[in-house]
Amino acid sequence: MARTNLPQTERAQQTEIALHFTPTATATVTPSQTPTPIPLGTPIPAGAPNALWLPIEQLINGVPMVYVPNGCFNMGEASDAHEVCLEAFGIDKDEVTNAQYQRFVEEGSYTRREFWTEMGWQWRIANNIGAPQDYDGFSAPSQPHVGIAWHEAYAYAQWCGVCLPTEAEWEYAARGSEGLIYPWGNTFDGSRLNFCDKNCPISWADTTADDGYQNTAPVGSYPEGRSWVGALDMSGNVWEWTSSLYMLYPYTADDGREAAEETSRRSLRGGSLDLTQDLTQRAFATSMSVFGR
Ligand SMILES: [Ca+2]
Ligand SMILES: [Ca+2]
Repeated sequence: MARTNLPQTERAQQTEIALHFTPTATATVTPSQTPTPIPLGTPIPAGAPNALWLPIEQLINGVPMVYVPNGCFNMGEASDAHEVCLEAFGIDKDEVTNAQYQRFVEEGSYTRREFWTEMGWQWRIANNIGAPQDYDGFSAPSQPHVGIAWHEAYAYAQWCGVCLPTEAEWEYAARGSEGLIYPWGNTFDGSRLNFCDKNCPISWADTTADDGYQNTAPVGSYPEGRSWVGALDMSGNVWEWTSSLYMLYPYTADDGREAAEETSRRSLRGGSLDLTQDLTQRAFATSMSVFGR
């Protein structure tokens, strides 16, 4: 099956997972690069240059995660823009790979009730789902896992001992206090992400760019596309699930949009390999049914 011909809504991705740290001196992540221009724990104001922060990376349960410092940013665009302030948290450096997801599968997690929401568990039983879907050309160990419903993403995060990032957390990790258009800056560069380039067999392909991939690129293939915190592939490659219901702005974490037991559509972020450059910018958002894979 030629996966790039499928509608984007059929390729839901579960990827970045947020781990909430407490932003105190006892935070589990410690700086690996010193000195940092802005000390750990100092709130970063909206509009401050992203370069004030030097990325901090640490293996958590064998998975590289990056630290996202507490601070504020202007979420959304134009008339939708509004300031959101967040506590520090951690986020996966990479999209979740097939190899990582396979560990979740092999440990019998599809039949372990404790990882699933009640609605997710009922969905799994009703549809006799005991494993993820696999697709030719998308199943190498280092490629990101595709075709994951939100309920599966939620269960995977629970198995990891973390949670999905909120929509606000994801956008802040991608754009920073500076509010960049792309994770790396404000100018498009087709060599810093996997999008619909010359390898993409779709009518809107940008034939002037060559990112090297028709299907998914192995995670971390574009180190020059990293965001200010060091997270990779936040623009392009695969869509990434967030915890948030797809609701109008302003983003307000306590207005019900973070409720887990809700079947409404959830927000996906970052665009994917079959989109144009316009749709990979500003932490581009779309939504999808929690049951869609
Ligand atoms: Ca591509
Ligand atoms: Ca991505």
